[in-house]
Amino acid sequence: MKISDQTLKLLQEQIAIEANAANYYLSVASWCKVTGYSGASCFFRAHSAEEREHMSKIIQYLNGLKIHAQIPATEQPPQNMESLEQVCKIALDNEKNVTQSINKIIDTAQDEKDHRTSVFLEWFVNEQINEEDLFESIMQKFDIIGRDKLALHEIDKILDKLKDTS
Ligand code: OFO
Repeated sequence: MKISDQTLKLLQEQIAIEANAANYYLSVASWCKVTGYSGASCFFRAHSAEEREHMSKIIQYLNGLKIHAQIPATEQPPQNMESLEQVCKIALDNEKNVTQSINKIIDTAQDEKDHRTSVFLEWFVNEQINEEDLFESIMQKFDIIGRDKLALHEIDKILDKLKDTS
């Protein structure tokens, strides 16, 4: 085995975390669409696809080590969405949790002198920096532009543009 049982366990858990993130964003996209936020819906749908890519990256990494990655069951995402601001805040909190879980795997891999896994995870470190910056900047928009109907319409348009950069 080229990686330890502990690192493998954490990577398996990370696959589930990415899958749950993909589901959350898809659920948000669905809510946004029927609530009138078409731009935000596109943004979150694109984001969901990205999370599936992250999941797939880890699966392929394990497969490259001749390990049969397990595909986890996913949790049902929260259904009670209240506002565009709330779903973006949950997204930011989720991304912060993802950053912590990636850091934990790197710490474990480094303790075990598993340089291969550390190097593999560098891409995720950079991705998480971008993701946290992105959702922090979106949260700022609510303070700067506002929360009334016109402001939310404006933020929806901004999210539509951001779908290609995320
Ligand atoms: Fe894959 O957690 Fe967001 O990016």
